[in-house]
Parts: sequence; C-alpha cells; structure tokens
Amino acid sequence: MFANLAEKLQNTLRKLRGKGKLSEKDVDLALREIRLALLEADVNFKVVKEFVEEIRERAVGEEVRQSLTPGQQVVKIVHEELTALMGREQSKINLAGSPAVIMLAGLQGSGKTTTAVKLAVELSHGGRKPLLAAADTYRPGAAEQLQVLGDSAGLPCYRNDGASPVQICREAVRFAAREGYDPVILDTAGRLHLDAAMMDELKEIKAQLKPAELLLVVDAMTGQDAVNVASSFHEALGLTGVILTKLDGDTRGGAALSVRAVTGCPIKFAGVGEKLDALEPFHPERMASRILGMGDLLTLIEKAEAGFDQQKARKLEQKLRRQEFTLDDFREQLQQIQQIGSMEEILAMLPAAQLPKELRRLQVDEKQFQRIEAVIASMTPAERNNPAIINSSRRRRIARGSGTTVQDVNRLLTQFSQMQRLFKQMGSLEKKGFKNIGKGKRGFPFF
Ligand SMILES: Nc1nc2c(ncn2[C@@H]2O[C@H](COP(=O)(O)OP(=O)(O)OP(=O)(O)O)[C@@H](O)[C@H]2O)c(=O)[nH]1
Ligand SMILES: [Mg+2]
Repeated sequence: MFANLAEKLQNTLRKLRGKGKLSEKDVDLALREIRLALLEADVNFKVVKEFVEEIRERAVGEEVRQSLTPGQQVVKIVHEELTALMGREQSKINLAGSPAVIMLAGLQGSGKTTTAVKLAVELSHGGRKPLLAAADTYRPGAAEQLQVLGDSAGLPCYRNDGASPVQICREAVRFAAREGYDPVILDTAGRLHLDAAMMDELKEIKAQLKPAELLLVVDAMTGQDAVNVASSFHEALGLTGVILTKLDGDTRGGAALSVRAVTGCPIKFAGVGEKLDALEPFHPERMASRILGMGDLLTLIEKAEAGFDQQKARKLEQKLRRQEFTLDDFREQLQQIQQIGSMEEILAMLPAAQLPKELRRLQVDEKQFQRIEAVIASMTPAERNNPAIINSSRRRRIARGSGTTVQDVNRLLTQFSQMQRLFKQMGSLEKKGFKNIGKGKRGFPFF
C-alpha cells in the first residue's frame, strides 16, 4: 500500500530521526522532500501546500526546540499531521433507523457491488442481519452479480428486475422491515461519467429512502480524479462518507490523502482486495503509521483474532503444554496464518524500524507455504505423529510424493524439531514458576 510514498517519507524521516540538533537547512530539506513525495503520490497540490506549511510552523516552534530529540519530535509531528489530514478519528458507520438504509453510489467499475457485499459481510460479523438490494437496473447481469456474490457469503439479496431503481429500494426496505433484516444496503448503478440523469435518480432514491448513510465508492487507483468525482457527488447529493477501494494495488496514495481534506467527507472504509473479507474500517491514525513505517499492529491483531478459531487455539495450547504438538498441528497453524493475509501484507503492518533489514524488503515466496503443506501431506499419519521415525528412505519417498527435494524435507524437519525444543523449554520454565510464557492474548503461540 502506497509503497513509493511510504519509502520516500521513511527515507526522509530516517535522516531526521538521528539528528541531535536540527538546523533550518535540515528542516527545509526535509520539507522539500516531503512536498515532492506527496506531489508524486498525486496528492492535491493545495492539500500538500497546507500540509507542508503546518509542519514547517510546528517544526521551527517551541515543541521541537525544547525537545531533547528534535528529529524524533518532527517525525511525531508528521505523523500527527498525516493523521489529521485523513480525518483524525475513525468515522464509524451510522446504523440509525429500522431498518437502517445504507446507500452506495459511484462511477462504473468503482467497486460498488463488491463493496456492498463486503460491507454486508462485515456488518453480519458484527451481529447484524443485512439485506442487499439490487438497484442497478441498467447493466445487464448487475442484479445477478450482486445475488451470486451475496449467495457466496450466505447473505440474502432483494431483486425485482423489471421494476425501477426507486421502486426496488422501497420494496427492499419494506421487505426488510417485515422479515427483520437490518440494515438494507442499496447497490445502485454506476455510469461512465457524471451525468444529470444519474444524479437525479440518486437524488430521488435519497429523498424517498432517507438513508442513514450515503456512501460514495471511489477507486483509489484513479488518484486526483477520485477526489474530483467525490467533490461533484458531494455537491450534488450531500454524502455522509466515502469508501476507498483498491487500496491493495499499487495505489499512489493521492486519493486517500486528499479526499477528506478536499471534500470534508470522512473515509469510512477501505477496500483492500477482491475477496469479500477485504474491507477494513478506515483508521486515519493507523493508516498514517503504516505510511510512515511505524506498523499497524492493532489491525494485524484484529485480523489475527477474526481469522482464528478459539476452540482450536485452546486445544492447541493444551497440546503444547503436554508436548504433543505434531506436524498436523503445525500445518493447521500455517493455514491460520495464511488466512490473516499474505506474508507481504502481514510484514507491511509490522513496524519497519524494528524489523531486521533483510525482512523489510523481503519478497516472500508464498510457494514456500505450499511446499511445506505438500511435504506434510505426503507423510503417513504415523510419521506426522512421530517425525523421529522418518529415516532417509522415508525422506526420499516424501520428497518424491510432494514434488519437492530431500533438502526441503530436511529443512522442514529441522525447523519442526527446533520448534518442539522451544516449546519444551517454555514448558519447563513455566514449571519453575514463570507463568504465561509464550501465551498470546488468546493462547495463540505465535503472536
Ligand atoms: N483489487 C481490488 N479489486 C477490487 C476492490 N473492490 C472491487 N474490486 C474489483 O473491481 C471490479 C469492479 O467491481 P464492482 O463491484 O463490479 O464495481 P461496480 O462499481 O459495482 O461496477 P458497475 O456496477 O459496473 O458500475 C471487480 O473486478 C472487483 O473485483 C478492491 O478493494 N481491491
Ligand atoms: Mg455494480
């Protein structure tokens, strides 16, 4: 996410961090670099100007002069201002009304339909019973797309393909009220460009349905254009917020950093992938931390907790204590980690400064996971339970069976026995009175 911008800002700030004293020249140079990095990331030029002015004012002021670590202080200021730029506090979704109505709008292909379902998934995890409403009657197959995506997540979709969008929305809300669904998420049609007819229709839906949220879905890949689109929609319709999609690609950051400042609309969610669980509540402070390489451990922990099964974790913990951790358990752990995200995504959320250098720019070979899984799958149950019996002829068989090499098998077995030894040590320390060693918040041993 924002790889280029992040790298440039981090480089600039790294130079400042180490400095015991900051000269005017140091500050000037850093600000020039920050300005360039933001402009290159396609941040609105007025926003950049104000941002840099704000930092300059603070950087030459008392808080930095009196600080024992002025470089560090400037880093803190940049972090605070970046957070402020994106809206300071997290802006939560408003679910007032029974049922609450959430209306999505946006240009063609911005991600409305996918986001409607992602949002429904997110809200259903929060204990709600959402209903999707297929109000795109223009693009053939649009209603079908929403229904298929909804089905795949086990979520209901209201359709009436012959009716007008306004009518479909009204019927969906009535249906939801009767059947106990709440909220109703309206997936409206996108157009290639802003046009009056489109706005009129959206205005009509808004007037009749009185949505608690009217959210504009914008494609972050389009940078400044996304911000212009948001401005026009906001002027015409009065938005309550924005959802940025496609933040996972090589998005430069312009949209995320300018849209709030230019339109005044809060960013409520960010789409970070095509899968239905790839939607994150937007936290300005955490996003600023990620951009500045300070990591985003809170999001990582939330993802880890959402992606794993507590019962399994408890069972695993017992096994670890009794030193019965097998290769099957190891494989299950790997699968759980993969559910959190790709290794690159996970690494991006860790504080860069605390990571060893070679890890920072690591291109993780996801195939490595598959290889380990294949090796374990080629073992017999007896071998998985007691790897000690795996002699060299068994190693050759396992390598052949999994399409790997004997070295791959050896590496895995060595790693596994190192892990077992580690758990054993933790066990004996606990016996000596050290409590809760290696016990994650919920008993997960690796976090
Ligand atoms: N990588 C990535 N792709 C996304 C994201 N959100 C949506 N997409 C993809 O963008 C494409 C368009 O998404 P849709 O949800 O169909 O967009 P839409 O706004 O409903 O499009 P129309 O109904 O034609 O206006 C699809 O291929 C989605 O998978 C995201 O956050 N990341
Ligand atoms: Mg659509």
